[in-house]
Amino acid sequence: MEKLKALFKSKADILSAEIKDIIKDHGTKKVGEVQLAQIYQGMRGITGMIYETSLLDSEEGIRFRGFTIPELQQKLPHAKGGSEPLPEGLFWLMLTGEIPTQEDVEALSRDWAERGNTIPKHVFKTIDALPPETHPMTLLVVGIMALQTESIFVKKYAEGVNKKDYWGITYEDSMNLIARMPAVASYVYRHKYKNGENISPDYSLDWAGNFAHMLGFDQVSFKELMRIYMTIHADHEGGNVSAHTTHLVGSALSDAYLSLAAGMNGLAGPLHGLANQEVIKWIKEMQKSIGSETPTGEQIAEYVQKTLADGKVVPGYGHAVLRKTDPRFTAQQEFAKKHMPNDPLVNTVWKIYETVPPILQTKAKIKNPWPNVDAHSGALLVHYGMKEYEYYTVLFGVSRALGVLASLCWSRALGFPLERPKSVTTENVKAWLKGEDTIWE
Ligand code: HAX
Repeated sequence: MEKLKALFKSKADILSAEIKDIIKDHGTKKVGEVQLAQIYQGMRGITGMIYETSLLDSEEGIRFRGFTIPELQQKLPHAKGGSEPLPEGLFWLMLTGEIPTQEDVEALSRDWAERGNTIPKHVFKTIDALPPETHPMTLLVVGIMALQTESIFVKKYAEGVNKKDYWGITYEDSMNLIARMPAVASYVYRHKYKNGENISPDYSLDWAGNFAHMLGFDQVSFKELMRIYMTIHADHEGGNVSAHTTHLVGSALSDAYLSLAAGMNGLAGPLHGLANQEVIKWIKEMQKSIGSETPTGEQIAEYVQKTLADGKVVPGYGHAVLRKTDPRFTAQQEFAKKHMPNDPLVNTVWKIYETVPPILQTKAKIKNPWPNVDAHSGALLVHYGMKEYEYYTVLFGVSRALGVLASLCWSRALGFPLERPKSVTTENVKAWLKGEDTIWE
């Protein structure tokens, strides 16, 4: 068995035994109280699942297995000559809790290169069959679904596999799917925007470097951008829409392909991952409306007020959990300061950052006026010439596959059951308020 798989299994066996003891000794302990408003308002703040690969602090932001983004930039292995972390290293960390060596990460790059090389032709034909106006996220999900014919879990389950072995076949499906995501995603890009002129993979490159190459962006610093982009978007604990959906669908023993496709459909919503395309769209519309590529703070403020007055959200701002500037925004800002400090669009993103929070702060309802990950990413991509903003969420999706599939492996290895929370009707609530119904007590 390869090193990563064996290490994961040994860690999972230890944690599995610990969890059994925790449940046996403390299973009846209360972990919180649920208020009526929380049930009506998106279950905010209700702790309802275990998710091992990352944890979000509302003030500090995301930590992957205890490590912040700046720590990952320092500790995870880099590509030769590069300074950004390799996403292979993050995947290893999420799966094992250990920082891998350079050798480990290079072996994982080679493993994914081999697995990524075998995509059946029907996957591309299925994408080709859709009309040209199809959104890239739909094309990505259709590509993932077409790949599902390759699921090892499905074949073994039909043959009658022992449930103790679910973890291993989920691991294989997850590794194959992650390895193939860049080829499917770059096919979507070249198919939709570059007359179907595909670029052959260069498997001497790392996973993100090869993705950049297949997209058609061979600048050294674009490859570095893809490495940090694929790392910071990978995971954001378990309750966000894409992670929770993947987990929920996976809990029905749906295989990795079905589960990830479901999660990607959630990522494609404008309040979640689609916000990265919405940010650039909003900026372009603002520039057009103002008649300037470089609007002033006052002009931006006026446009923000108009957006709010029209009953729309300011995309890229706010978060369901975070209450400070997203460290993923800061990591991208740092990248921009290093590689493109004078780019006009990047400078506009920074001006928006100065202007928007004080305005949103005046709106009592908004709990977090600060930028999230999606406020910055588009401007970096435009700088390198990737201007097709409808495609941006696909990049997010390729990265998010790393976190949610590592977590799916953990859910299988820990034998997590079908997820099935209780729901009630407002009739029940009204009867309970009158003391006539005790359905949930
Ligand atoms: N602009 C205008 N209004 C906003 C706002 C924003 N950026 N953020 C929140 N609000 C509004 C909400 O719409 C809500 O209004 P209503 O009560 O009238 O419905 C009110 O403020 C309270 O919202 P909240 O409690 O602060 O935020 P939520 O947890 O409900 O929502 C969202 C969190 C991220 C969905 C929200 O901040 C938003 O819509 N932001 C803009 C879209 C965006 O950037 N999404 C990406 C988030 C990060 C992510 O998942 N990336 O993939």
